[in-house]
Amino acid sequence: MKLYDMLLSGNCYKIRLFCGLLGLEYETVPIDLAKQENRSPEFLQLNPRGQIPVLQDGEIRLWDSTAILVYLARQYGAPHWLPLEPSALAEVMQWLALAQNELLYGLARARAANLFGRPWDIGQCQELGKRGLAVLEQRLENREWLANGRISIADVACYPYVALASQAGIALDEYRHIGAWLQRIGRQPGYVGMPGL
Ligand SMILES: N[C@@H](CCC(=O)N[C@@H](CS)C(=O)NCC(=O)O)C(=O)O
Repeated sequence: MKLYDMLLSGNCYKIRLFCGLLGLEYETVPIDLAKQENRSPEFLQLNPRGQIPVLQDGEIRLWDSTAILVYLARQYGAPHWLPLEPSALAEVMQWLALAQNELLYGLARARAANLFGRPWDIGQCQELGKRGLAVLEQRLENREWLANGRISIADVACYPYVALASQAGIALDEYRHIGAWLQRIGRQPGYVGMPGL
């Protein structure tokens, strides 16, 4: 398996983390966004959106971290990572949606503005990110995991940008239940970290 990757990308980290948890080996192809390698004609053949991560597994090529998590869960993981029973599947999807909305357009963009000077309004992004954090904090008040009482790709998808919130200029001190959940994920066999955690 080949992962088109950048070390500081939280979206790529979702895939590295999940591969660690599943014990999957892969080869890394580094893509330097600062050098606009993601805009080269060769890379746009892999992902017309010009974004990482991209995964190549044999003949299968996929872009978008959520799609890749779904693929890896069903192809290589135990059923609890993405159960197929309709309401259980939909419960996981709710949190994948939060990861791709409040967490991406809020936390990830505030971090990218802070660290890489991307042209997002930090205050607005932080505001949206905090709305996502409030939803997570409430959800985790009396639960260990986001969906179905088991660890799933919902947790993997939400983890990176929440764990990196300090780089988005948001302290997590007041989010006690989120703090416990982050630690729980950090104790999972096969867990891997990334710079900034
Ligand atoms: N929804 C996509 C977002 C991917 C994304 O935004 N990747 C960033 C790196 S973290 C990227 O490649 N940015 C380059 C660009 O958009 O030009 C996913 O989950 O994979």
